[in-house]
Amino acid sequence: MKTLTESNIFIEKEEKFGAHNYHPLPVVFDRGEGVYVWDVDGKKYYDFLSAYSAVNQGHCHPRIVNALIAQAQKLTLSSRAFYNSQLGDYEEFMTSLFGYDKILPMNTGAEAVETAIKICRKWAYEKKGIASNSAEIVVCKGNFHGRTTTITSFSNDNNARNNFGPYTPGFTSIPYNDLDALELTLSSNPKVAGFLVEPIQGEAGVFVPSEGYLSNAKKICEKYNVLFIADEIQTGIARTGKMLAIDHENVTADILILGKAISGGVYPVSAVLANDSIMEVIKPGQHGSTFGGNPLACAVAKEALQVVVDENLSQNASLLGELFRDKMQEIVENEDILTGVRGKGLLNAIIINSDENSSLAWDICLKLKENGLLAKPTHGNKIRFAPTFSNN
Ligand code: IF1
Repeated sequence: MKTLTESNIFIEKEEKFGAHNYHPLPVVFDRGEGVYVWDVDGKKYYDFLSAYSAVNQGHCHPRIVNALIAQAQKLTLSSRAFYNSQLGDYEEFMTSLFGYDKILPMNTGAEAVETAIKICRKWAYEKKGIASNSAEIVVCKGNFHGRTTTITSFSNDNNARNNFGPYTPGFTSIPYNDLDALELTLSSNPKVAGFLVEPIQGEAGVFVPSEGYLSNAKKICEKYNVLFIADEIQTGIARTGKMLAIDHENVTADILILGKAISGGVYPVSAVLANDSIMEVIKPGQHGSTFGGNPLACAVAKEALQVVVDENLSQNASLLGELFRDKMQEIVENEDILTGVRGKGLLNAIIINSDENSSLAWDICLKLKENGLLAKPTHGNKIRFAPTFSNN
């Protein structure tokens, strides 16, 4: 007979009353602090997923939580029908931190990607001179940019895409890490307005492109007057050892998309940054969101990013990542169970010696959980390791 632990009660409720759109590992989070979480039965774990890199600063970072409390007691939402006393400061902070003229604040990652697509299309018609309704955006195979109908339309993951059609047109997919394919597509298709890319593909099992891919892709985009759009939602905010993953190659995106850890996982906050020549295509009434730029989000994100700077978290991620890969490499060399380790900073994956349909990676994650470490398989035979890296 199954023992009815606290955890089982919560798991059964989610099963019964929640849509089955996830297949979670059987652990029920109740409390978090730094790199640790505790389940409802009081067991302590290392969190090596960090809510898919949204809590880089560690769970419940006291400075970020205090910013949330202070602002929540003052003003939570103004809507953009009025100004609020947090947004301007936040916008000044963000544009100066990331080096852009303007920011457009949104809430979730997918919304920010949608925002970037809309800006890119409008720029195509109003600045580049592409004929109406014919702009194309180039994306990469194996991408993950979110769950909206349009984003799903250009995914090539059957699970994410099947039976959600009809699909949004206007996207061309090329292989990732393939500069020839990019050059060929851009040189042969004058309707291309943008190239949307993840600096490291997370969902594809932490696929790090060859050195020079991003900087050369940017050069190719410049050559054909195509906007280089970087989705740094998962790779940004010190995760890979620099504030942005494109910083490793000194690349500046024309449109930068941020989300997840810009709030330290405390509140949903996302953002799109661009210079005036691009952002000015958006005029009043043409895009927005009830919650985008709300004072609570602004106060939380400003503090969460200041923590990243003050605690030198990029350096932490860089050093700890090297240590992690060195130690894992020893296992790869000495044991049969692992065939590889890859990643950058603290965005890493190990490759299990099994095929993609095997349950071995899942079983290993269950065993890790029993031993107090939480991680999740991706693409069957890989396990992602992305712990938090704050000092809190
Ligand atoms: C889920 C993956 C991670 C993202 C990039 C946009 C978004 C995401 C590069 C959308 C979101 C998540 C969401 C999560 C699983 C996850 C994920 F495995 F699917 F690929 F992190 F690795 N661009 N990534 O990674 O952001 O709208 O979710 O805020 O449960 O779907 P969102």
